[in-house]
Amino acid sequence: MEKVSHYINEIKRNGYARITAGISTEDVSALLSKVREINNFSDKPCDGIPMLNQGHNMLYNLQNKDIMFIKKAFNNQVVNAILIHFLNDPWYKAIKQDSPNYIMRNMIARSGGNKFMPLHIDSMVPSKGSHPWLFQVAFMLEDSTRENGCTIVVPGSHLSDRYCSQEDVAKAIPIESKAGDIVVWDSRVFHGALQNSSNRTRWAFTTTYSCWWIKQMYDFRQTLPAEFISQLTDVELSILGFCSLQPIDEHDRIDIRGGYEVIRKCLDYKRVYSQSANPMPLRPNPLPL
Ligand SMILES: O=C(O)CCC(=O)C(=O)O
Ligand SMILES: [Fe+2]
Repeated sequence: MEKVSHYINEIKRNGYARITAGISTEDVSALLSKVREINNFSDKPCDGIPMLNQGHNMLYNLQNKDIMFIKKAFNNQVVNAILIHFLNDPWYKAIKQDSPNYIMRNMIARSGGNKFMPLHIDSMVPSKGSHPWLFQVAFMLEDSTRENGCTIVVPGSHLSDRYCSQEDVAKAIPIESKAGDIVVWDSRVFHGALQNSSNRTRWAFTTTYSCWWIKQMYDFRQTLPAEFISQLTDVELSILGFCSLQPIDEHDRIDIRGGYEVIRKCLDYKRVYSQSANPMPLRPNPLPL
């Protein structure tokens, strides 16, 4: 494995990097069996699947399914160093700068499908600044080739300051990788995935991270299983966003950039709310339509 500075320079220049053998063989097989198990279990259907994901075999919201996903994703030293470099807010004072103040947005697994995944960006808006705000980290759980639908990327496009068009595919290159590799990309980079024209799966476990000030995909405060919370460290809970959640009101907290001491308070949401000096009832019922 190369030094962290090597991957940082690659990402600055190309918008992505591949870390060869970034995950142990044991972790790859544990994650892959869990992904397969979840895939075989028929869950409630997902609502509003985005156009990009239609026709692709995908699993969503994995941090709620098994604590192993959180533990394995958040404790890779090389990945953490890369994310601290790109996504830590240097003006965040309540957590030491050598620890994450970035947060997790989303955790999925994807095995692709028989359709090409169009070129896109996941950063919501393009920009060519030197402060990126969203990154994706894919743990490759199986070999990923042109035949089974590997990721494609347009090198350097993270600094193009525009949305991609499908004509940019002409400049895209495939990222073939082995099970155990990690592919990290700045979400501004133009990327997509080839169609899976083989009869093999191509599972990748992908976590999206962002700066602390970007909305997370789901409401982790209300949905993360309680038994997971008791097994997570302060650093893991902070990556889940529990140091920088919205305060309930001004009596709860003024500064949104909290340290580890606000984690328990954030989790005990109803108590904080009812102890507010100006308590407003939690809305008991959904709003009428
Ligand atoms: O699975 C891939 O190769 C790319 C998927 C992707 O673009 C994404 O998850 O945002
Ligand atoms: Fe994407």
